[in-house]
Amino acid sequence: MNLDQFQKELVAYASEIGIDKIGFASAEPFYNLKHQLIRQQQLNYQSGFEEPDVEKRTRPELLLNEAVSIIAIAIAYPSKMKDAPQGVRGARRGIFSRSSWGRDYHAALKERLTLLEAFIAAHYPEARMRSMVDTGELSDRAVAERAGIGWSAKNTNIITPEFGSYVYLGEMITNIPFQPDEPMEDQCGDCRLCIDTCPTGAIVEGGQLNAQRCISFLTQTKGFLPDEFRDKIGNRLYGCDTCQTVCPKNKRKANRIHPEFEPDPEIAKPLLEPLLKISNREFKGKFGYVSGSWRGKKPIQRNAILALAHFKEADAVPALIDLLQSDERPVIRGTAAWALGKIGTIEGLESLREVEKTEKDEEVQEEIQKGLAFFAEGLKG
Ligand code: B12
Ligand code: SF4
Ligand code: SF4
Repeated sequence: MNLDQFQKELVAYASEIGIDKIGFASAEPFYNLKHQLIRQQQLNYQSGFEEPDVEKRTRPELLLNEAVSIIAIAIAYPSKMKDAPQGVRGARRGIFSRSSWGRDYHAALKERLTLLEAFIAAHYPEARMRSMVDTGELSDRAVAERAGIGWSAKNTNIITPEFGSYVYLGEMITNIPFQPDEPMEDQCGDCRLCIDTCPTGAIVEGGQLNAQRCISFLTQTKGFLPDEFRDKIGNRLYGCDTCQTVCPKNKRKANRIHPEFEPDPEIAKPLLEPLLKISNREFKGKFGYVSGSWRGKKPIQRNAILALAHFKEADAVPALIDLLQSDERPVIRGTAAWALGKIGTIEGLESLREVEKTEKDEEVQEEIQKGLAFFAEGLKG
């Protein structure tokens, strides 16, 4: 069989196994990306979750000898939740970003890439392949951009005309000289809605992100959330979708294609208060299958406390006092102290005064003082 014919069969097979888009790119070094990555590092705009070795990130031949081409894949995920529960006073809810609504996409995409590898190996015994999704060295977006999956948009996401930006990306480096696809023209035009709507001004200029200011990143950190961002996080427990939900290219892209990515509303939009006391075992059992649980329960619990403060949820005060008095983790005690000040009930004030006398951790003491200061401000007002 000739290669052109095989490439067509591969595309047809990809669609059969639930790959929504496939594209082919050369495995030439990614020179532009290299400059962008170095610049991002110099500006301290990176999140720290990226592979630090810029050479590995931009030279596919370092990852697979004889690398000739890269196969890029995209799988769409839903943007609309059926029967989404509404939070009400006494039963407030948080939200996971759409990318973390269903089954963990790492497993779902790897499964498909493994099937593709087997398909290729059966036809090309001399094929050499290396697949990756998210945690690999390459920039999944730079590969997708080169392979014509979508354009690299101002909100930094790859946007596909078919599914908007609600797509997961993955790729396979191969030694097979597939015919490359053409990259797609930019379709953002003069629009700048994402830049203007981003709650923290994290999109510095079209296509460039200061990840240190991005709420998606901030929801995934394990320490105290810097004060500046505490009022901005809202009820987000993991990730942030604002620059995608405002994007006109995502209008009418419900993408309800793969049942495995359909959210369980009680997991994707969970009640906040039960999260405060959830055990490790229960957390793993309930949230372990979504990608948003990868940092463990602490960041989610810290964000749940901030969400309760955002709602000024007085009914949560006893649970927050309990955390302040007895949680082992300083980040949780301190964030609870801040939240009690923000919510502003008498019980909260009394508990802060009480704990102020005994708390030994310096950072928690600072948070207690911030909590108390909210009451002082309230009295002045
Ligand atoms: C680190 C990381 C993050 C960090 C930093 C994100 C960022 N924009 O750099 C944080 C935690 C903030 C993050 C958030 C999210 N992420 Co993320 N993340 C990654 C990861 C692991 C590496 C990204 C990276 O290297 N960033 C460094 C920048 C420089 O590289 P890049 O974004 O890949 O580069 C492209 C553009 O940014 C642009 N560019 C870069 N610099 C500049 C400068 C100028 C001037 C211009 C014009 C362009 C430009 O060019 C590149 C090619 O398109 C990738 C997986 C991977 N291995 O690639 C997933 C990945 C990018 N994330 C993904 C997703 C889904 C998200 C979220 C939507 C999740 C959410 N809902 O919260 C948000 C989106 C936030 C946003 N606006 O980017 C998807 C993207 C899917 C898509 N359609 O684009 C990926 C590919 C995971 C996957 N395999 O599906 N993420
Ligand atoms: S994910 Fe949220 S915080 Fe990050 S750039 Fe988009 S809108 Fe801004
Ligand atoms: S909101 Fe506008 S500028 Fe931003 S990514 Fe969408 S189309 Fe591009």
